[in-house]
Amino acid sequence: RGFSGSPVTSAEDVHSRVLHFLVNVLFTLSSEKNAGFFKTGKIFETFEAKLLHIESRMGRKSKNSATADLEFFMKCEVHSSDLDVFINSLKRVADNVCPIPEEKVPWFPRQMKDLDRCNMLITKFDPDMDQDHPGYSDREYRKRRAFISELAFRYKQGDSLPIVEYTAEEVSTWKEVYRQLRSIYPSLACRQFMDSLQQLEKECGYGEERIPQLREVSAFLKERTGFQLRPVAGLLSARDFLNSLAFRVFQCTQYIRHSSAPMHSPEPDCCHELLGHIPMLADREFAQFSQLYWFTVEFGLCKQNGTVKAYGAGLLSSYGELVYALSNEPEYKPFIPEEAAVQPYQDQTYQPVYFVSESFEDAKLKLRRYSAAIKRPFAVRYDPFTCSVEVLDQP
Ligand code: NLE
Ligand code: FE
Repeated sequence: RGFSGSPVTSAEDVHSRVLHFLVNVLFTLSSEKNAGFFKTGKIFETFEAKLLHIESRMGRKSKNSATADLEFFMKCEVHSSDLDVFINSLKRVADNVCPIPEEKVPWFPRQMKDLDRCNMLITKFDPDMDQDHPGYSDREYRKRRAFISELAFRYKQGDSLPIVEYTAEEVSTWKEVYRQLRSIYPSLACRQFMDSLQQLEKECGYGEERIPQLREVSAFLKERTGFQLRPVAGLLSARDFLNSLAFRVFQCTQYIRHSSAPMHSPEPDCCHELLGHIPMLADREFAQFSQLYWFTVEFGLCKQNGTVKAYGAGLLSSYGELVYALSNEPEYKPFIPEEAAVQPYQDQTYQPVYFVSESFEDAKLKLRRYSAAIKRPFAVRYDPFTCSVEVLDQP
């Protein structure tokens, strides 16, 4: 079968002038040929195919799992000149090998209700999957997490936000996080954060005694900056997270971190959302530029009256990292979107590098210039009346 994939160019390609193709490939391994999986792996190795994604499921015709054929879906990057040979080699060890060309423009939401489909989770930090997660061996914690996740999975755009009745233990974790962070905010957090936090304390029930509900916080934000919240079950893929930001919808987790590790969590939780993100999203100017988010929205620093202050949510919700980020240990770089966009990030523990903006205004200008230069096959416009994205000139 003839095949065409879509070419990808990365920074590396530019240097080595090698063209790679993104390939999605489906194939089946029958239960008798169990060694097939390892043979497939060998082929990937030989062709230096970079595996980007892998899924497997029981073959559709199989009746019981012991003798089932397995169907695989893999996404990989292959050197363009090797593509046909690569596919033919796979055909020798697997059945029904079916390459699927990568869609040129992946699906994206056009309307707010399409966000119901933007729920691809990164399960890397899930307490059910990750042995290093502080909740991994705590069955009660995992059960509670599953219950709260279920509320998010069932949520549809437009529903009222679920209320979680937090337990005494959860409230006591919140209390500790709140109290510790509250004591260092005045000296380490930026002015905009402090202003919003004080408002939230006055008008939205923020304080150490109770965990604020997303429903009340969402109403507060909607009035101030037009942002609204929706519940999410865990760490979202960058694509889905950004998809929802385009509609000024911010996806928030509702579970809380494990009580054994209150000072830093590798994954988002309600402390991270409520303390890290919400106060910043309540600031009108900041709300304008919530897009290039890892080294700004999550881990950004800015200069204020000659000192460096934190505005990134990943810092503002972690006592440990907030103190570390503003010590002289990490490296600081000036905020340049082109560099921040390709800076690899540390997702298990503290960042080794932070980007410091001259001011929000300066960061916003740089970011606008950067995003205006991103190549797109067509232009889009957001219609605020219908909350939908219009594609202006389809290819
Ligand atoms: N490290 C943050 C915290 O402890 O709240 C969470 C970061 C999520 C990106
Ligand atoms: Fe976050």
